[in-house]
Amino acid sequence: MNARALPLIRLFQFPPMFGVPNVSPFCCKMETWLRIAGLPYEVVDTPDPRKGPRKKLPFIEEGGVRIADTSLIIAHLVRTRGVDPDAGLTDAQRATALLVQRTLEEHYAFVAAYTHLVREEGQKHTYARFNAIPRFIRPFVANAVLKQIKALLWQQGLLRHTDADILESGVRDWEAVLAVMSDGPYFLGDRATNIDATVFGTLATTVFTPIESPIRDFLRSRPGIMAYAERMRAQYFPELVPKASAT
Ligand SMILES: N[C@@H](CCC(=O)N[C@@H](CS)C(=O)NCC(=O)O)C(=O)O
Repeated sequence: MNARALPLIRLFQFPPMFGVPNVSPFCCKMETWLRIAGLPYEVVDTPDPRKGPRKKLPFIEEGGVRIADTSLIIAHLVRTRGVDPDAGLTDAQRATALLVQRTLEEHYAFVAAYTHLVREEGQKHTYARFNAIPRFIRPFVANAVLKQIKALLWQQGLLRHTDADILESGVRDWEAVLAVMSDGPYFLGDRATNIDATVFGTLATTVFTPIESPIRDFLRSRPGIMAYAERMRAQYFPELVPKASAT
């Protein structure tokens, strides 16, 4: 297929904050994947997930058609754009990638929602930077988001645990992920694959934002994973590397 004939991919995601590609692990995953795949795209900032076909961010629009959910978007783009970062992986590597993805997206993402949007340390930083929302309605929006996240995390179950137990469970997620990570330079070896988008997307919002937590401390105390995070940022988002540490 002639790539030039294909419509431009428009990526709808939360507006940037904190100097990371996106504070949402899923939005950051999607943009990282597009860069790993080398596909041209255009970002559309939107603070409102309700605009998406699944009422979540990110989603993409291609020739007027909107597609939601990062895994489904990736599967669609692999099918239609002739790129597949996972080509050549063994069955065992694919299984490892899926287990890591499930750990980070189906458990740790809820822990991150808790640390970033529910804990006081997270509220202090995150709600103050809702810059896309007019200042005078920002406290109301922040309150509504807090209420919604608390309801979601209560239903999901996480919020029924103590703060210490939630944080401990997040550290355990990362201990497991680090235990199966290759020596690099990428998660599964010498080529960037789909799982790098998930891992970097989740990692960036934890280690490169000012929101302190024992999980962030744990990761920052591990030179291997910090070197990985910095390497991924330098390669795929060089414009976001702080000047003092630019190589
Ligand atoms: N499985 C989805 C998850 C996306 C997701 O949970 N997005 C969150 C932001 S990190 C969202 O839009 N939440 C808004 C809501 O639930 O109302 C994906 O991979 O895209």
